Amino acid sequence: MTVPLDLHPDVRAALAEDRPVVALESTLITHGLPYPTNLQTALAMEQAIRDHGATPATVAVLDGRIRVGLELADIERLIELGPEQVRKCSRRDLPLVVGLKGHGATTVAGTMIVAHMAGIDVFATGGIGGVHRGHPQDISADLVELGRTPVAVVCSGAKSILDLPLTLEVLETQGVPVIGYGTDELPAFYSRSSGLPVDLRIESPAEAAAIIDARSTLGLPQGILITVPVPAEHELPAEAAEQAIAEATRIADEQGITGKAITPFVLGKVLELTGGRSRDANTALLVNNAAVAAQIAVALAERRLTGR
Ligand code: PSU
Ligand code: MN
Repeated sequence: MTVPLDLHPDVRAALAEDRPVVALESTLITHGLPYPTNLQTALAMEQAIRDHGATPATVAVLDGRIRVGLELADIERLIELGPEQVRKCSRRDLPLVVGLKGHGATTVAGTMIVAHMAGIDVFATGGIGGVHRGHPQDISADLVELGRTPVAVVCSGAKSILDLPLTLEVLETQGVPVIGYGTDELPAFYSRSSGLPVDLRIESPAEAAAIIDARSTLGLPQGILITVPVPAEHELPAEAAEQAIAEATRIADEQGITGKAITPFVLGKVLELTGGRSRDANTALLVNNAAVAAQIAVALAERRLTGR
C-alpha cells in the first residue's frame, strides 16, 4: 500500500516551487466550533493565509484518503457528516480511518503528522491539547507529538480549560521550546496572559524562521510552539474566562465525561456560560494565528531562497 496522500493542486504547486504553505487542522471544524461559526472560521483562516502570501492546506481524511488542502465542498461535507461519522483523528486514529476507509478530522497531533509527511513546516491552530485539570494522567497526544515531529505550531497556547503549569512541564520534558510572539507570558487562549513565562520572546516572523531553520540544521526532531495572544479587542477578561472554565470543568466531572469527549464538552459549556463571548475570542485568535503563521511561512521561504 502506498500512502493515500492527496495534495490539493495549489498545495502541490506551492510546495514544488518552495513557496510558503500553512497547514490547518480540521478537528476544530467538526468537533470544536458550532455551525455556522466553524465554516466561517475555516474559510476566514484560509483567506487570512492567502492575504499574507501563503497557501492554506487544511488537513482531513475523507474516504480513507489523507487530504492536504480542501475545497469548499470538502469542508461542507465534513460538517454535514458531523462528529458521529468523522473520527477525531490523533496519532492513534490515523491507521483506523485510513485502513477502513473512514473519515477523520485531524487534531493538532494528526495534522502535524500529515504536514510533516507532505513537507509543510508551519501549522496554525487555536490551542493545543495539554494536561487536563484534575486528571494529570490525561495528557494530550499533542504534547508527545510536539516532542517527535518537526513542525512549528502557531497557537494561543493550550486551551485554558487545561492545567497550564503541568502542560508546560510536559512540553519541557518533550524538548519543545515554547516561544511567545510579542509576549513574555504564555497566552491563556481566551485571555492574553496566564502569569506563566515562555522560554523566549520574539517579535518578528524572521526570528521565528531563524529558529525553525536552526532546529532543522541541528537535526532535532521536535516541533516548536509559537504562542500568539488573542487580539486585545477580542480578549475575554481572565476572571470571566476562568469562572466559566471552572464551572464547565465541574459539570463535566459531575457528568462523568472523560477522554476525547472532554474538550468538546467543556468548550461547549464555556460558550453557554459566557453568553457566546468565548466564541468571539476563539474565532479572532484563530484567524490572527493563521495570519501570523503565514507571515512566518513567508519569512522561512525567503530565508531558504536567500540561503540565510
Ligand atoms: N482547540 C479548540 N477546539 C478544539 C481543539 C483545540 O479550541 O476542538 C482540538 C484540537 O484539534 C486539539 C484537540 O488537537 O482538541 C486536543 O484533543 P485531546 O485533548 O483529546 O488530545
Ligand atoms: Mn485527552
